Amino acid sequence: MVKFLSVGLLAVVFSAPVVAVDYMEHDGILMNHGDGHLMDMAGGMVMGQNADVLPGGCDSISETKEITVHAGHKYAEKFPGRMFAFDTQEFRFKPCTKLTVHFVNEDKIRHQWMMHGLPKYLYPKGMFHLEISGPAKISGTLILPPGDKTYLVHCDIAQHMEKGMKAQLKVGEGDGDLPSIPGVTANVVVDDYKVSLPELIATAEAEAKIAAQTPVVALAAAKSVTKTLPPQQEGFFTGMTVIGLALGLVAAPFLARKFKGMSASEIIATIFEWLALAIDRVTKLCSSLLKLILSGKNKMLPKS
Ligand SMILES: [Cu+2]
Repeated sequence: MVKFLSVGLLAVVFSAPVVAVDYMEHDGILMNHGDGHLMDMAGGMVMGQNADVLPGGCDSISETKEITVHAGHKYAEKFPGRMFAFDTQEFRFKPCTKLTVHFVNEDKIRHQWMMHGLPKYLYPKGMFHLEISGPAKISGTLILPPGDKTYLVHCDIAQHMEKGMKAQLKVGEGDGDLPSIPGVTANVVVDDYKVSLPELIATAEAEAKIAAQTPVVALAAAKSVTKTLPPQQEGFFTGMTVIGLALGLVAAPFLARKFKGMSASEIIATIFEWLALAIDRVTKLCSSLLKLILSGKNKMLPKS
């Protein structure tokens, strides 16, 4: 009996760590890069993190919510023709909700939970974005804007959204539904499994023939265009380049002395001062020349 119990105890002790390291936790190891951008060396990334700045139009945080979103191939199994999906396709929150998203990627590839259309003054590129190579978990927080609006949430890895990893997040009443949300709205491009394989092959072959002919036509057209064009001026050093280089060489030591110890803004300010001075001098020169010519004309007039 004691033997049996100790074997049982050993089994529990040794299996516990295996269960615990099911997926990697990234929340504690993220480095803050500023502007709500956090990342770690293991491929975890949070963008648009905002736990304390209220969006314009929010007087206070209306609610504090926490959700866990799972992502993976297995959640797409119930959607015919889809390959990836989140476990939830529609989220609803009150305006001005402080929302923490725990994103659990269950696939051994990279997935994202990317939200679009947020105010750009608060969220870079209008995005809040969690990204991780799985199996792993990553978390981030944002404060939702006021008003009724439907936001797109998707995975932006090539073809993952088209293959089903797409959802909508409604703030307040939302402002309609987005297309092609698995199980929620109809696909914009409906999959068609009725066409037979021989038909598909015939179409593909016809398209390949057209594609093979196109570059030849394009090449011929390009050749005829080059023939009609006048020969272009060649050579690396044009007259203007040489003049510019010479002026630069003469001016460089003077400028180096002048700008020594100045900050970038001071240098720019000095250059603008010089430009203003130069424009002023040229204007004065022009007006005095004009005066000279006009006065000369006036003197000439009585003679004729
Ligand atoms: Cu993905």
